[in-house]
Parts: sequence; C-alpha cells; structure tokens
Amino acid sequence: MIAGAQTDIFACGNFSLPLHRPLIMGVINITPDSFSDGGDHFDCIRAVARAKQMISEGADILDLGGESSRPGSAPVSLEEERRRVIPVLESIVGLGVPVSVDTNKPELMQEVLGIGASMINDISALGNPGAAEAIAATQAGVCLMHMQGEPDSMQHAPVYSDVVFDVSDFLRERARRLTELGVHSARIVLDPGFGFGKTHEHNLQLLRQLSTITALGFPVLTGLSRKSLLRRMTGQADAKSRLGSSVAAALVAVRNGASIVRVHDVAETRDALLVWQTVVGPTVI
Ligand code: HH2
Repeated sequence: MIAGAQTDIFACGNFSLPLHRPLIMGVINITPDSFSDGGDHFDCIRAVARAKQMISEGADILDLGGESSRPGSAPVSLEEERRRVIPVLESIVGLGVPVSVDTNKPELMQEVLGIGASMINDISALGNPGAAEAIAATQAGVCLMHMQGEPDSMQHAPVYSDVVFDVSDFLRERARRLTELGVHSARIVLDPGFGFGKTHEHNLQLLRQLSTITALGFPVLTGLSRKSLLRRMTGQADAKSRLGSSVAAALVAVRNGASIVRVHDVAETRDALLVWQTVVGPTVI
C-alpha cells in the first residue's frame, strides 16, 4: 500500500484496483484544443486506437476528456461534450480497463456511468448541483480535484492564505460531503489540481508537501504531465517536448505519496515506475 492512503484498493465500478504499486491513468483528450494533445484524438477512430495502445502499454485506467480545461479555455456545451465522448466510451468500455470520464456536468456523468464508465474525474470536485448525487447513486469511483476559479481566468492572480492548508481543507470537506451521501471512502481519490488556479510557487509547495494531502487518508492522484510548470523548470516551450520532465514529475509525485499518476505518455511512465519499484520498492517511506 502507498503510504498515506488508508485503503489498499481503489474501488471503481466493477473494478477493484490494488494500490500496492502506483497506478497509471492514461489521458485521451477528444478535443481540438487541449494544451498538449489537442486535435490528436479528435476523431473517434484515432481516440479508440490510442486507448488500445495505452492499454497495451500498461495503463491501469483510461481518462476520456471532451472539454479542455487549459488556462483560458472556453466551456463546451453538454451536447458537444456528449458527441465527443460517448462514441469513444462505447467502443472502449469492454476492453477490460476501467474508463474514467473527465467532466463536471452531472447529466453527462449519469449518462456515461449508465454506459459503463467506472469513474468520474471532476476538476470541480462535484461542485455542480446534482453531481455528488449522481456519483452516490452508483458504484463509480471519483476523483475530486481542487481548482481555484474557472479555467478561463484561473491563472490571472491566484491567492491563498496557505496553499497546502487551503487545498487540503477543501478536499477534506468535499470528501466528507460525499461519504455522508453514502459513498465508501475506497471509491474516492483526491487531487490537488496542479496548474488549476496556482502560481508556480503554489504548484511547487503542493508537490513538496503532498504528504499533507495523502494524510487525509484517501489515495492521491496527480496530474503534472506536460504542464507548463515543467516549462518553467526546463525551458521546454513545446508541451510534447516535456516527456523527460513529465516522467521525472511522476516519479517525484509517487515518491511523495501519489497513488495514481495521470499522464499522456503511458509507456515511458510505466518503464520509469518499474525501475523505481525494482530499486526503491513500491511504498513511500
Ligand atoms: N489536468 C487536466 C485535465 N483534467 N484532471 C485531474 N484530476 N487532474 C489534473 O491535473 C487534470 C485533470 C489538464 O490536462 P489535459 O487534460 O491534458 O489538458 P486539457 O484540459 O487542455 O484537455
């Protein structure tokens, strides 16, 4: 079991994923405008092919997104998000790997869970009316992520009194609300939301002090892959040139207690984690 998480499995839908090693969540954005893979998998055939490739590379969970949440992005309508996500979901839901849908729309949550999605990944931590109830009515897993503000303006001037305390307080409260609705704690993962209403210094503080989030007793998911905080550290302006730094960031996150890493590059992350586990072991000391 990863240190911090007080559960040794992550339960999502019909799946029960052991947490004795870090899990890899492969990201597939079915969007024209995502910050690092926008347009790469915008048609269903390419998205499905990418999903199959990620499974063969060792993805433990697939995360389908139909709306970019990069800084400055504009919201997408429910109809458009459905049109993007559902055909891909229907094609991959039987492939033996849990499928997560990255959405904050309760109507879409209900629909995808009915089709067989195993997990909802919500960057607004089930903040929209009806979202928490949509999860509670199922056996789905859920990722509650912290975000300050909204994607169109969140990076303008984020302010915290103490970013680590504020984020962990928020996540604790959202998780408490969900467990009060009857959702078992083994179905909940928490995510500090790197890059979502955070300065570079805020991101660094959260990564360095991830143990404060893991201490809440839920598995922690981190999404650092290809993000612009890596540009700040390496100077790599092109998001797809951030492979090395993304893999390094995933290792740092795991070292600091992350149970699930959300990544665009599954094969490389898997190899790095295997080396890590072979030499260092699966748990964080
Ligand atoms: N980051 C993004 C989207 N969803 N979900 C969680 N739980 N954590 C994250 O860090 C996270 C997320 C942004 O990355 P990406 O999906 O690649 O880009 P875009 O939002 O532009 O589609």
